[in-house]
Amino acid sequence: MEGNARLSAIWEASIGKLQDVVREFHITQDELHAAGDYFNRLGQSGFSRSLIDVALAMTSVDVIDGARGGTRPNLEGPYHGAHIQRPDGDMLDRPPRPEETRLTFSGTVRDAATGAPVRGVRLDFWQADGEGIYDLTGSHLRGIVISDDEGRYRIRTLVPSDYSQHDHDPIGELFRAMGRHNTRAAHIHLKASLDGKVYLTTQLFMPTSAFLGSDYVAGAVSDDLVVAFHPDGADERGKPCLRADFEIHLAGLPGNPPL
Ligand code: MBD
Ligand code: FE
Repeated sequence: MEGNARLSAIWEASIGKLQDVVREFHITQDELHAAGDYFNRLGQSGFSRSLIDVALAMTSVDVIDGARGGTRPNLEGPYHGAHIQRPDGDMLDRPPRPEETRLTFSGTVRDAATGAPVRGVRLDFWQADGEGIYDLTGSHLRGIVISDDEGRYRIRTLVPSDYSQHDHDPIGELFRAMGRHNTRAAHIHLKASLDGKVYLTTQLFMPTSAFLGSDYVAGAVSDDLVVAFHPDGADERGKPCLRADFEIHLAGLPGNPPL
């Protein structure tokens, strides 16, 4: 028979599970039509992919990528872009706003199998600003650094705020209707690659976020991905700065058998 057997099997299994839900909750035709209207609105908003991420992608990450060992992987999310090199590690394209705090983020990249530092790793960072907003047109708070001969990396950035950009779209509509918030705990995204192969995509969470225990992406936050802040002097404004260290452990590097 022609056609994609995997797709067909996934469709059957998914619909079977949803039919159970229809039975269990006595869902009416009117309610099903309301759901269809919701999906039409969601598609028009362009956020279908985000809602699928929120509901399902963490399960996929845990099952497929999380089984390899090393630093725990996490969602790529919707806002990765084509990034520029930041040879000096400075991620700011404009001065910090008054309420924004400078953060120096550094650490060592290690081979998860041997603990040895790994040089030449391409570390691609992106994050929201102090208002929880991603720069979607430029490269503010986005950029790439390369680990040095000791496997060290260092970026100079800002402490990101919690992300809550869905108040006025169908994602916010759904969560509001359920009486839930639609906020992500503040995080910095990271993608680590070597010789063109991606070994880790993850997110590092800020210890000061009030949403660590209730990130609307269920299962995204774990203690091992929450960094620790330390005081780090003051900047040109006299405003106190912070620093955080994070060791990045890459699994499955060439020369090592998979864990
Ligand atoms: C984000 O910033 C994000 O990282 C994910 C996974 C979902 C929504 C917004
Ligand atoms: Fe994000």
